[in-house]
Amino acid sequence: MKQFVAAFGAEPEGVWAAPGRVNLIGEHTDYNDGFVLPFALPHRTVVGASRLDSPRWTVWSEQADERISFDLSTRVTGWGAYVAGVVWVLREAGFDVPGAQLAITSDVPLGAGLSSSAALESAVLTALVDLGGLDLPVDERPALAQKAENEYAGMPCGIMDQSASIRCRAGHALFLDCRSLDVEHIPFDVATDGLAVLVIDTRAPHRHVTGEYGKRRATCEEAARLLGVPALRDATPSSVSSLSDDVIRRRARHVVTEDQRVLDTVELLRSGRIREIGPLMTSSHASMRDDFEITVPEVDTAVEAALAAGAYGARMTGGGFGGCVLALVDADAAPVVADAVAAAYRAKGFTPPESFSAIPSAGATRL
Ligand code: GAF
Repeated sequence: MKQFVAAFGAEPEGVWAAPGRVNLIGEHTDYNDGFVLPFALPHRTVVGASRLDSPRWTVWSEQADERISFDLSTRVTGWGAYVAGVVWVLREAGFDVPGAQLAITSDVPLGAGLSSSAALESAVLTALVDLGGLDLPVDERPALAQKAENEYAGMPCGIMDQSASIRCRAGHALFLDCRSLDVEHIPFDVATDGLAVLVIDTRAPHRHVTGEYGKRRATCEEAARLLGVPALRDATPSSVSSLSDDVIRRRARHVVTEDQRVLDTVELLRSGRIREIGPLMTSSHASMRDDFEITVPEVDTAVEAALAAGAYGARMTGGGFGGCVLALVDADAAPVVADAVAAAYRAKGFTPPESFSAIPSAGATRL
C-alpha cells in the first residue's frame, strides 16, 4: 500500500477496508430499537497496518495530510478520535490491542452523510482485531464501534452505520433488527431489473447536525417514557396518537410509521417488486420533512425535482440536515434525473449537487 510505504518506509503486514453506506429506508429508527435497511457503497476507507512492540499508535491520514501519535494516556480529538476511540473501546472490552502503525486513505466523501466516520472506525477495528488475533465475532463488532463513536468521539449515533460498514454483503441490502441485532441479507440487485439508485449529494452545509440529532434522540426517549414502553419500537400508531404534546407526537409518529415502512419495503423486495418500494421511499421523506423535521431546502428540492423527472421514489438518507438524497430510477433515466436536480438547484442558486449510481457492495474485509 503506497500510503503506508510513504509514511513508514516499508510494506504493511496487512491492508483492510470498510465501506461507507446509504440507507434505503428506516431513518432515526436504529436508536429506537427499530428496523433499518442500509447497503454498503463501493466507496471505502482503506487501512494498512503493522504491529509495534509497545502500546503506541502512529497514524497517517492521507485525507487529513497529518500524522498523529498516541498512547494509552492520550486524549485524541479530531479525526484521530475515530482511531483512538476504537483502541480505547477494544481495551475496555478486555482485549489486548497491539500497538501499531497505521496508514489511512479513503474515497468515502466526507461530511456527505455517507458514514465516513463509521467506515474509518470499522476499517481500523477490523485491522486491529486481525493484527492482534483478537477473538471478536463479526456480529459483535458494530456495537463496539458504535460505543467508540458515542463515548469517545461524542456523537450519540445508533448502531446502523457501523453495522452496515461491517456486516453488509455485495448485491444485498442489510435488514437489521436494531434490538436483537439479527440480520437478513435481502437481495437488492437493481441493475438486473433495469433500475438504479441514484445518490444525489446535495452538498448542503450541515447545520447543527450533532445538536439536533441529540435532541431528536432525547425526544424519542421521552415519548417512549410517556407511553410506558422500553422504546418506540414497542409503540403503535394509535398509542402514539394519545401523546398530547404536538412535537413529541409527531416525532414518535415518524418512528412508528418508518418502522412499518421498512417492514413493507422488505416484503416487497423479498417478492422482487423493486419498483413498488418507490412510494414508501417518498412517504418516508414526507415523514422526515413534516413530522421529524430533519430536512433542509436543498434536500426537499432534490426529492421534488427527482420525482418530477420520473423517479419511482426519492428520499433523504442518513441523519438529516443536509447530506444525500436517494432516487430509485430506471437506469437509463439516471442522467436525466440528475440533470433535472441540477437544473432545479441552479434555479434556486444552490451549490451544484453531485450524483452517482450506487452499487450495493461488501462490508469490511481484509484485502
Ligand atoms: C446517523 C446515525 F449515525 C445513525 O445511527 C442513524 O441514526 C442515522 O443517522 C439516521 O437514521 O447516520
